[in-house]
Amino acid sequence: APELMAPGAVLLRGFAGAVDAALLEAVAQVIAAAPLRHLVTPGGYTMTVAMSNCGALGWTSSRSGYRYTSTDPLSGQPWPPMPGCFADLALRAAAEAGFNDFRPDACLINRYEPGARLSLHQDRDESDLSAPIVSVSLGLPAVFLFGGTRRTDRPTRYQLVHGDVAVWGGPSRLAYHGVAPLAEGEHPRLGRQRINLTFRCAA
Ligand code: MD5
Ligand code: FE
Repeated sequence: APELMAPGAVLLRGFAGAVDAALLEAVAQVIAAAPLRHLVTPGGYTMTVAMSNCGALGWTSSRSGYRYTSTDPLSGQPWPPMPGCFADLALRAAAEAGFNDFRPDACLINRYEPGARLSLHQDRDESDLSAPIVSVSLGLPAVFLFGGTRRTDRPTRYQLVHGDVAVWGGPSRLAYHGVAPLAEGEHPRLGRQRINLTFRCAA
C-alpha cells in the first residue's frame, strides 16, 4: 500500500522489485554508451555520487552551473534513449501516487559506492515543477533525508532498499532532501553499490 511521507510524497515499497532484472540490464546498456562520471559543482567540489542520464535531456553540473543538456558533454552525442522499461515503471508509479500521464523526458542515473553521499538540496532546474519526480532505489540500502520546504527544517530519515520507489510531487516537489553517506555492504545483485533512477519532466 502507498505510504504517505508528507503531502505529495508517496513511498511505494518494493514497487520495482518485480522488474529489477530488466531495469538493471537497461542501466548497463545506458552506462555503456554514456559512462558514469563524477561531476564538479559550481563551487568546485567533485561529487561523490557518479552520474549519467538517458532520455531527451540529461542533468549535468560543471564550474559554470547546473543545467539540462540534450547531448552528453563527454561524447557530444545525444544521451541514450529512455529504455521502455524505465518509462513504463515511472508512468505506473506516478499513477499509483495519483499523478496521471507522467511522461518524463529525463532520467538521471546516480551511482553510490560506500561513503558516497548527496548533501541537502532542492531539485529546481526543471521548467515544469507541477510534474512530480519519481525515484527508484536499486542495490545497497540508503538513508534518505527528507527535509521540509526550508533548509533549516530538521530532516526525517527513511531507509530506502532495493526495489523501493518514491514519488515526490505537490508540496513536496521543492522539499530539501539528501542521502546520508552510504554504508559498506554487499548486495546480491549489485555488489558494493546503490543505483538510483530519478525521472523528471525537465523541458
Ligand atoms: C537519490 N536523488 O536517492 C535521490 C533521489 C537527485 C536526488 O536527490 O537530485 O538526484 S530523488 C529524491 C527527491 C527528488 C525531489 C524531491 C524530493 C526528493 N523530496 O521532496 O524529498 O539519489
Ligand atoms: Fe534531488
